[in-house]
Amino acid sequence: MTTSIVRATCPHDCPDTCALLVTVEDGVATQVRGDPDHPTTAGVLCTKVSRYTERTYHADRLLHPMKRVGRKGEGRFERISWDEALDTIAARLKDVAARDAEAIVPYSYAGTMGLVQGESMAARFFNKLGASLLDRTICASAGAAGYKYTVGARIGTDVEQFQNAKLILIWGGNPIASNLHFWMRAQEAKRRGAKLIAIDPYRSLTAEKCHQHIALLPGTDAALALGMMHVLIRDNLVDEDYIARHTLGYEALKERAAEWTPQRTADTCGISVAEVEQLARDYGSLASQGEPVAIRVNYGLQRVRGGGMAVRNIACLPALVGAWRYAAGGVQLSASDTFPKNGAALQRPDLLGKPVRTINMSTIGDALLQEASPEFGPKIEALIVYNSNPVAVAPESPKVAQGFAREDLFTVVLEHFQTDTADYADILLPATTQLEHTDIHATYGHLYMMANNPAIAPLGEAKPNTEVFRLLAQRMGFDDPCFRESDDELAAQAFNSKDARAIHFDWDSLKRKGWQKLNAADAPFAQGGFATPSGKCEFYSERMKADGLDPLPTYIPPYESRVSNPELAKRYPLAMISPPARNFLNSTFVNVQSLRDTEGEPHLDMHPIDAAQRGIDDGNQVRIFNDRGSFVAKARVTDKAREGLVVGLSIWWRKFAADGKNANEVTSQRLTDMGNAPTFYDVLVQVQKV
Ligand SMILES: Nc1nc2c(c(=O)[nH]1)N[C@H]1C(S)=C(S)[C@@H](COP(=O)(O)OP(=O)(O)OC[C@H]3O[C@@H](n4cnc5c(=O)[nH]c(N)nc54)[C@H](O)[C@@H]3O)O[C@H]1N2
Ligand SMILES: Nc1nc2c(c(=O)[nH]1)N[C@H]1C(S)=C(S)[C@@H](COP(=O)(O)OP(=O)(O)OC[C@H]3O[C@@H](n4cnc5c(=O)[nH]c(N)nc54)[C@H](O)[C@@H]3O)O[C@H]1N2
Ligand code: SF4
Ligand SMILES: [Mo]
Repeated sequence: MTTSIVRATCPHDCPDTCALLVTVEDGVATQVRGDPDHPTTAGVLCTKVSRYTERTYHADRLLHPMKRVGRKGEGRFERISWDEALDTIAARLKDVAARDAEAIVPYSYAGTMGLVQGESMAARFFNKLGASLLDRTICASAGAAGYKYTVGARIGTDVEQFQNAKLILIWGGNPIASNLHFWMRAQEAKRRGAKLIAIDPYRSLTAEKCHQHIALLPGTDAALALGMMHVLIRDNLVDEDYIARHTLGYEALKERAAEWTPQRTADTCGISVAEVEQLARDYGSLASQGEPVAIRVNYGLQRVRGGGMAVRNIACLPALVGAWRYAAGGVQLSASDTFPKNGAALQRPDLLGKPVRTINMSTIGDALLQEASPEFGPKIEALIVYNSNPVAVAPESPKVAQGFAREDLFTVVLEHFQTDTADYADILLPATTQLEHTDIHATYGHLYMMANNPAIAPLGEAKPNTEVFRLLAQRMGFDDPCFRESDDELAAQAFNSKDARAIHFDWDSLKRKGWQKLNAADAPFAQGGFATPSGKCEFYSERMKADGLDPLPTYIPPYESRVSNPELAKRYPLAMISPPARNFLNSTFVNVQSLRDTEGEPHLDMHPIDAAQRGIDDGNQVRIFNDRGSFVAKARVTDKAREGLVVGLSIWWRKFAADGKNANEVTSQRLTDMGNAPTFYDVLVQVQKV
């Protein structure tokens, strides 16, 4: 027997981007482990990925191309050859492009975070074709916008520093489920005497294990940050020296914060005055004693109307108290912009001959149902989906499914499995998994460049995304040499080695080592040097003013809440959130039996008072509904959900639910204040026993 260990990287949309060691025996991957030498992975994987071989060798893997034989959505397919599949696709795309290439739309997200199997050859293909661009907003763009206005770029506290913090605010995140290797650092900080405070409307697995849990109303985080500023300034817990040297707009901020008394803040957030006062004093007094205070701000609080502003306000806090002075102080939203990615080399936007429209992925339901018009452009006639499962994950799925069901829409799906989206494909293509292809990764949660070597041969007739777009390019007659580049040649261009942070980047050596840290400062803003136009942390932002936003931190209430829309709340009095389930990764892994068994079935957590008012007992099947749609789940009566809030951990495949629907049946396509992102957690519903 020949045994080898292959260095690989977890491809999933998770900040941890773990370094993997894959054991291969006679060409079969038998085990996937975390690399013990990689500092953040530290030999530990989450349950999902430690079961990776179960997913890779799953009996339901798509192994050959297929064409649809049933109705759209029915999921009946028949095997065809690659030649027939590619010829059919090329012929249809040529036909549409001859009328208007913008009627063709790519739809992809982060099924793999790899820079090669993500947007490299695919982007080149769509650019050359002149297809519509896709605005990839479904996850992070609201907070990214708010953070960039304030700090300048998505650069923040290194995850490896958090164990030295004396206070950690875990704000809108549940790292035990979704950012395990950060949680390991936070645990270490706790052992060293740090206080952990979770700020979350739901008593998540993480909130349960923190010293304190502040259960505010969803969508009110911006107000809590303003209330903290009020107390910090009032009680002189700010760092005047840091403020004078490295911030802009303090006098104006002072006036704004003065309006946010602890009472007003507490009323807005649905918490007590004491909680506001104490949170601010914990944060400010440790900071003024020269102790590192750190914030891990995550995605939970961004998925509401004011999600961008909430992140902006929180991003002001470390500058106000001078927390950036210390490597273990500051805030981490995302590490993305620490990586000098060479997007232009990989994606070749120069291949695009003329300006084209952009379709927002978060409103794909409406976009697919839109007729041609001067404002919208041509009706969408062809959709190529890869690395994403929009029928399950995009908001307001009744409209998404209706759009995908259009008989006159030509849909191609590249997938590992027959997902809810794949059911609507005209042509379904089998894709390789991370164990079967080459890739290179930047991350959003640590500072290592990561390599992925293929461990095994592609299963069946599966092909990497890149290869599919290479073969399609040939058939379309795209003869630029860039369409013949190999995955290794693509990977070698991923980072800009002229940038000091990646000066040591060399694909061949990275492939052998598996991972290598960027050259990045331990405390990125200790001496200021923010990436904003002023070079300062911008409490006041001219750019926001120019973009039609309030230039100062403010509070933007949710679209749907008892306060902001009392009329709607009469019919739909409960706020609903649907954050990630621990054993799934978005909709990935839902079809892996052992993981689905652990999650059980779709649940809805609701407070005992809300349940009693509706005659609902623990374990009852309930229907959750509003004007957009409805879905069923099993009630779990628990005070983990604060009163007035229901929680449906997600993202279930529709086909695994009793009624063939999931939580996105009731979410809306309204967008955030900035970044054009979805408002998944800005939803009012009613719940009744079925
Ligand atoms: N196991 C697992 N890991 C994942 C994922 C997964 O699906 N499963 N998804 C990955 C992806 S794509 C992403 S974007 C990240 C997401 O990462 P996170 O945003 O950290 O997601 P969660 O861990 O669910 O934490 C969100 C928390 O925010 C809370 N929340 C909801 N609304 C609000 C609000 O208005 N204010 C505040 N303060 N809190 C609120 C929720 O109750 C929840 O506990 O995780 C990644 N990792
Ligand atoms: N209600 C609700 N909805 C949500 C969220 C929520 O919290 N609540 N979270 C939102 C967030 S944060 C995100 S990021 C999105 C996630 O949305 P998506 O990025 O669509 O994530 P997944 O659902 O994991 O689907 C990824 C698909 O890509 C496939 N895939 C993986 N690797 C490859 C590959 O190499 N090639 C090909 N061709 N396919 C591959 C997988 O099999 C999987 O089916 O969902 C959003 N939707
Ligand atoms: S999903 Fe996240 S925690 Fe799990 S192995 Fe991948 S990177 Fe690591
Ligand atoms: Mo996400």
